[in-house]
This record gives sequence, structure tokens and C-alpha cells, in this order.
Amino acid sequence: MIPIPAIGHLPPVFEFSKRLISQTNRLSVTIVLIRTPFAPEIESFSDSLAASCDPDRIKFIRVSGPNIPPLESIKSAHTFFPQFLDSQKDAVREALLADRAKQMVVGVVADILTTAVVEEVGRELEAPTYLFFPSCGAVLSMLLSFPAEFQPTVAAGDPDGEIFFPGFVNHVPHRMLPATILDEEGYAALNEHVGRFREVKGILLNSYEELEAHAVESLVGNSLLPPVFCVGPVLDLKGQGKLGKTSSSIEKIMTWLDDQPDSSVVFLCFGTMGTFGEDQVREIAYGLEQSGHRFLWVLRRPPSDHEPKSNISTDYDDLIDILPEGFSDRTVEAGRVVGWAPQKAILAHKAIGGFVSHCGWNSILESLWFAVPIAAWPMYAEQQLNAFQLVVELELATEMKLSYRMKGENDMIVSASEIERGIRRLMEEGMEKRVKWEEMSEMARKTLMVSGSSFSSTGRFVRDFLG
Ligand code: UPG
Repeated sequence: MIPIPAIGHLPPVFEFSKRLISQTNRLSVTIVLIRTPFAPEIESFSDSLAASCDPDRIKFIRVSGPNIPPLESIKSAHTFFPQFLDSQKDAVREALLADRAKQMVVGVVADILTTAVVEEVGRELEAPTYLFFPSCGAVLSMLLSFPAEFQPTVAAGDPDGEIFFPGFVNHVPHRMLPATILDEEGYAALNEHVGRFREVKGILLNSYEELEAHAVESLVGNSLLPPVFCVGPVLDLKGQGKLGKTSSSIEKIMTWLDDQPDSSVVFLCFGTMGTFGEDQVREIAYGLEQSGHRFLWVLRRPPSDHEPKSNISTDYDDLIDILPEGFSDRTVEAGRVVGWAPQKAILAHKAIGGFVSHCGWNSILESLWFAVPIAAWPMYAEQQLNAFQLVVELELATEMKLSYRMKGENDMIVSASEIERGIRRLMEEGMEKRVKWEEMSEMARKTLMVSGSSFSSTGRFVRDFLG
């Protein structure tokens, strides 16, 4: 397995590896961790994952090649990460070839941006290649049906333009498309990987048929595509990955939550990389205060230009200076602001009534699992499409701001009054939607049980893999 070295990507790959070895004792898994200076916390995080499993069945190989492009050389955020991963191709290849002497490689599994190295290694080892797609079926279907050439008319940004994709029931507004697709160089870089998606022997999708029936049908029913195995939700529910947060700071959050009434707290969290400028932080703070609801807000400082992208801060004190004056004193009873929270444990807590989320796919799957309604506030990558699917296609989530883009992509600000309204809608109307979320949660649990669709699909994959 060669995942993108990021917190949103490694845990599902690790968890799926555990599932594989539990389904058959004929397999063991090697996870190649490409070392990255851009998310240093991934090292200790992967150490904690490795410590939680049997090293004879799941092994980590850490690889760091020369030629890491310096951060200063970033010209386009859309091409930098693919460029970095490509620069590590030879090192990954050598590490896997050296390891081959010890074990027979029966298949190599790529993540969305590691297809180039996987293709090369697979060819050399004469092993079939697969893709683990870490987001939803609707996005996979969109990528696979997008025209091979860059679409300047789409990129030009007709504010009312729409486009049809077989994985969506509704036409998708251009403004919901990922920024990479609207950027000519980014598009070319992504499209090389998407071209390889079509060549793999099978695609593992971290989703479940019962959630995305239409999108899955558009993939499974297309004989021109490789077989798609819906194996989700793949979640690290035990939170085996530790991010070096002190247990005392986590305990403080949990103790505070224990004292709050059931379903009374709105949780705001924007994934591992979502940050806001100070002006937007101020609007969120006022919006929260005006809503009158209790809150737990995970807030990170934006990284400076040449800092690692995932800037995971731990201490509340560290954040006080970016909050409006007096905010902390005024909300001492009503809320908590933290630099990191154990999201799954938070979502599982009975005090949580709603989740303002950036709609990273793992966050959506976790919220569905624990039946916590979402107000969608997507920021970057494919999050606008995930949010569109939740709000418009599935009518599950309420909207905070579907067309928002993280600073740098446009300079949109969501005002305090919009946030106040969004939180009220979530905490008041969201309660009606909770029934639907509970149904989805039950489906998610059933699909993983013996004879559930994702369980069966994983079995089919194992048979395909082992021939
Ligand atoms: N998390 C915490 N505490 C925090 C912040 C995050 O536990 O304070 C966890 C969260 O529970 C989840 C993961 O970190 O398991 C975050 O994953 P996700 O919600 O998918 O967000 P990103 O980290 O932003 O994920 C990247 C992309 C996203 C994509 C996802 C899967 O940004 O757009 O859907 O990868 O490909």
C-alpha cells in the first residue's frame, strides 16, 4: 500500500490493511510511508499505528529519497504535492525491490497521487495494481468522466454554469468543482493520475452502496471501468493514531463535554489543514456568540508561507491572541476553543448536537457513523463536491456556505450573521434531520457485518487479489 503521507489518507489505508489480514491469513501488508518535511507529525503518527498491530502482518517501510523540492520552490499548490511524490519514485521503487527478497508481492495499491510509482513498481514486480480511492463515489465518478482535455470554458468561471456527471443526479455548478480542475497545470497533473485509475485491476472505494446508490451504480454499471469494490466506511474508530497531544488536554475537553446537556454543543472542526485568516476567525467567533449555542471549536493558526502545511497546534493559550478581545471571558461557560480535538471521540459524545465541517470525506464518514448532522462549510480539494452531495443530492446536511474557498483561492468571508443562522439551522432543524442520520449510521454498521454489502465486497476483492 502506498498512501499519500497525510493524516486524511494513512488511517483508512491502515484500517483497511487490518481488515484484509483479518479476512485471510494468506496475506500480509506492507505500508510504504513516504517521509515528508511538509507534515512532520505523520512520522510519530505512523509509529503509533505500527505499535498497535502485529508487525508480522502489517509492516511499515519508511522511505525518503533525495531531490525533495524545497518549499520555496512552490509555484502552484496544485502541482507541488504530485511533484514531491514523483520525486520520491525511485526511492520507493528501490525500497520495495529490496524487500521483495523477503516476501512475494501479489499486488500494489496506489492512492490518488501515487499511481505513477505504483505503476512502475507493479510492472517491475509483475504484480497487478489497484487503487484505494479515499473519497466518495460521486467524486471518483466525476474524475473518471471528466474530459481528457482541460476545459477553459469551465475554468473561466461562468458563475451560473453547470455540468453533468453520471455520478450526480443534479447538474453540478462549476463553482463546486475542485480548484485543481480549474487550473490548467493542476488539471494536467491530476489527469495523468486519473488516466492510470482506468488501467488498474480494481478500485477500492471508501464508501458504501447504501449511502451513494446513484454514484455507485454509475461506476459499477460502466463496463469500460475497472471493477469497483465498495469497502467503506473504513474508519480508525479506536483512534490508534496518536498525534502527540497530551492526554491531559484531551481529558479537559472530555470532562467539559460530560458536563453539558445532551445534543447541546455544536462542534466546529475543519480537518487537518483547514485554517482561516484573522478576519474570518473574528466572524466565526461573533457568529458563535450570537447563536447562543454551546460550542467546541477546533481552530488552527494559518501556517506562514514556508511552514509545513499541516500546522497542528495544541494549546488554547497559543490561540487566544487571534480571537476577538474579551471573547474567551464572555464564552467561558458556553464554549471551548482548542487547537486539536479527538474528533471521533467528540462525535461519539452525547453532548454533541451538530457538526460544522469542512466535509473532508473521513469527517463525513465519521459523522454518519455517529449520526451527528453536518452543516457543510467546504474549504478546498474535493470538499465542495462532497458537500454538494450531502446537501443537494442526499438532502442530509444543511448548508453553511457551499461555495466557500479557503483563503488564497478567493477572498470570500462568511459573515457572523450567516454563521449564526447556519448554526441555528443546524442545531434546530438539524434535529429533524437526525432521524435520517441515524438511518445512515445503522446502514453503515450493517454494511460491515458478515453478509453486509461492504463486507462481501471486501471478500470479493480478496479473492480477486489472491487469484
Ligand atoms: N481529526 C481529528 N481532530 C482534529 C482534526 C482532524 O481527530 O482536530 C481527524 C478526523 O477525525 C479525521 C481526519 O483527522 O479522521 C481528517 O480527515 P478528513 O476529514 O478527511 O479531512 P482532511 O484531513 O482535510 O483530508 C484530506 C482532504 C479531504 C479528503 C480527505 C480524504 O483535505 O478533502 O476528503 O483527505 O481523501
